[in-house]
Amino acid sequence: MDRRLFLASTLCAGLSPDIAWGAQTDSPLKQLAAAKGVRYGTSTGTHALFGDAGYAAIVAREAAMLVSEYQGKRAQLQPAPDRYDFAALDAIVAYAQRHGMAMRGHTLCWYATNPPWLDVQMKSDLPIAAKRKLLTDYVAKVAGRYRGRIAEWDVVNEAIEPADGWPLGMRTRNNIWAVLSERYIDMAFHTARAADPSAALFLNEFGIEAATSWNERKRHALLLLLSRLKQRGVPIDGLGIQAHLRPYKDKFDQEVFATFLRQVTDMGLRISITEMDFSDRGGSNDPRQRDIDMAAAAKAFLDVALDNPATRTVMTWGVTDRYSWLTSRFASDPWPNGGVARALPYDANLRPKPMRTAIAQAFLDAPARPRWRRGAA
Ligand code: 9MR
Repeated sequence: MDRRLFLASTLCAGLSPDIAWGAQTDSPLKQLAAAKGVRYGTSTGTHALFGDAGYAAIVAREAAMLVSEYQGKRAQLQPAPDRYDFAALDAIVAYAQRHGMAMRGHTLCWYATNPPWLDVQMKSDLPIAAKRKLLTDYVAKVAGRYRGRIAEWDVVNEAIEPADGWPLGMRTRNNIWAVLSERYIDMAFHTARAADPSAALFLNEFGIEAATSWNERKRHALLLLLSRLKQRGVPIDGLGIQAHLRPYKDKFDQEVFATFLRQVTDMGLRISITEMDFSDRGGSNDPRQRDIDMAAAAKAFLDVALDNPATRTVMTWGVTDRYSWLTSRFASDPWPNGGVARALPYDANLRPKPMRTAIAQAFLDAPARPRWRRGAA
């Protein structure tokens, strides 16, 4: 076990991050990451970015990259077959450009968050060629519109679901699979590459980080899929690892995750951590203790992720607990003490938490890597 992995396990054993970690952690996260050739960023939305000045100040200080959390999905961008609405995504992309930030695009093809009309047409008796065009025309239009301005595209999101029962573990219970089977992935990547040759193209997945049997099944299926894609010459550059972790529920094992990353990068793929957050459900009733536990979990996770030189990007899914999908997800069963999820680097009052220090320290401890060419936008 190397020094950093050892440090992380010491922290998991209960050492307070505030005591163990140094003063340099106050520097902006984007700066600490960039010093190692890594981009740090966050997901965002127009409501917070343009309506909450305190929030926007944190984003401007900390982030070198943005991704639209919900306004880049097909239901938003193409509400009707002949109507596109790019206003919100355009505004986020323009904000990123004004602030010298890069963009991730999320997501060109997902079984979820599609406009209802698309499902109707996919289930209709249209010829297969027309249904295929429903996918490729959209990918070409959206990737083409932002050509040269999106560093990394999540071309296909969440393609694996062993529970669907398909022998190879693919997610099959959806319209796009029903029409095109696995080739939908090939089509989406080829079309994206043609529409924006400078963007790095990713398959993005969740549930592949922890040492649980469900995560193990997903990792296995995903590695098989990645090798099939490589064999077929599909233009994929990297794996997006969402990293929605649940430290009190799912055991995380550094060696297991490090081995998985090596298997992915041995295929010549790069890694982006795309949606990192730490759900503090199931822990102590004391929010300060939960904050320390989530900080230790973040350090243990990032130490492994950043130890692999192919990890170029670390995005958190939001930057403050003021805006976290987890709070709305558990709206009917809120956190102890009537609280919100404490899953992100800043609390709901926009104060930095131990998790912010942990992320900063992970960047400080990370080995440096050279800059990557594709995806420089
Ligand atoms: O956090 C996102 C939430 O605001 C949206 O309502 C939802 C549907 O668009 O998507 C959430 O983001 C998901 C992401 O797109 C894919 N991985 C899981 C994320 C959390 O559910």
